Amino acid sequence: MKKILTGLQPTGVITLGNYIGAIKQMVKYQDQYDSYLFVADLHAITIPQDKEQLSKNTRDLLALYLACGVDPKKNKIYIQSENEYHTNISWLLECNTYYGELSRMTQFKDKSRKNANFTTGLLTYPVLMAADILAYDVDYVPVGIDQKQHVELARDIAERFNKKYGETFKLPEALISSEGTKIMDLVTPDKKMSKSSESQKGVIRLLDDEKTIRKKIMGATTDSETVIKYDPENKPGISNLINIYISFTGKTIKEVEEEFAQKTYGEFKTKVADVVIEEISQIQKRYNEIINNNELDKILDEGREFTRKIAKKKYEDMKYKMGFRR
Ligand code: ATP
Ligand code: LTN
Repeated sequence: MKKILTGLQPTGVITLGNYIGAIKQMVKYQDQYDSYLFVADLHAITIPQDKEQLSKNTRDLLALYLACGVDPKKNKIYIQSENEYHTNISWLLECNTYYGELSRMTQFKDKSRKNANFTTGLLTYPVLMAADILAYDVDYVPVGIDQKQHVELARDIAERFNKKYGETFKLPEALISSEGTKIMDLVTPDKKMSKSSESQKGVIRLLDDEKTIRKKIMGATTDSETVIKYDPENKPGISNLINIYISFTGKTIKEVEEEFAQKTYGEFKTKVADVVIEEISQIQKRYNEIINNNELDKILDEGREFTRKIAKKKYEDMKYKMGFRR
């Protein structure tokens, strides 16, 4: 059976973008693939985090995974920092990765530009991500398009390591969902909807209440025309709402354009809000049941033990091949 793996950072309550770009995909594929889903808490600290908030966000994220339909029987669910082999593997990979490669990563360039006082963790972040993936000989990595470059780097690092030390890693491939590949901020639709966005207005979070969600969607930036047509370049706001709508309904762009051919932007937004609220309120109901349940800890303990064994084996194989022998 092919393997699939992804992780999300506990940097805040997840957004509609994370849900569509990563979690929905894991739910879709969990019957078909051997699935691994973790919380990338070590990645979160590449940007300063409040320690109370970090642990709360981690638990919330795990509860949301389950509430969104991730089945613990079909997925290994675990916390990255509870498996020390990820960082061990990462160091060995770092010494097989070039500074030039890391400094060219788009996300590094963006984030380091925003804060000149960044840590080296921000630079080496994609190597830890490569370790997360390569430790398990994963076939596919479902991510939003913004992470594609990092998965490609993981593949390059794996290829290089295999050539230098002998066949060690499977080469992973990013799996990008065709619908709503990148959900944009509702207020500034030229910017990705992001968990750690400064402004909340254009970001829908999975734990927002119904009223807030409706208000944000109704207030989404559109354009001065009246046609509901998919045209990301000239109509980024409307195209973003179409992406959201198709992700929740399974309809095609053409079907949506036909459905709203005679409708106003207001009517369209109301319908988008309806479908989003319907699905999110179900998720929130399940989240409230899960968050205080110790079932979650049992799932995490199992996930940790299972994944530690696999990652340890990979680490030891790497060490042996690199000459760490008595
Ligand atoms: P941060 O703002 O802290 O960088 P983020 O919102 O970008 O966080 P991540 O934790 O980095 O979220 O990403 C988790 C997953 O969600 C990744 O696979 C990422 O590609 C995907 N993702 C994030 N934002 C979006 C978006 N707007 N549209 C589609 N997918 C997204
Ligand atoms: N860098 C990713 C989170 C992440 C990840 C991974 C995703 C860490 N390790 C391994 C897929 C596979 C992000 O910021 N979304």
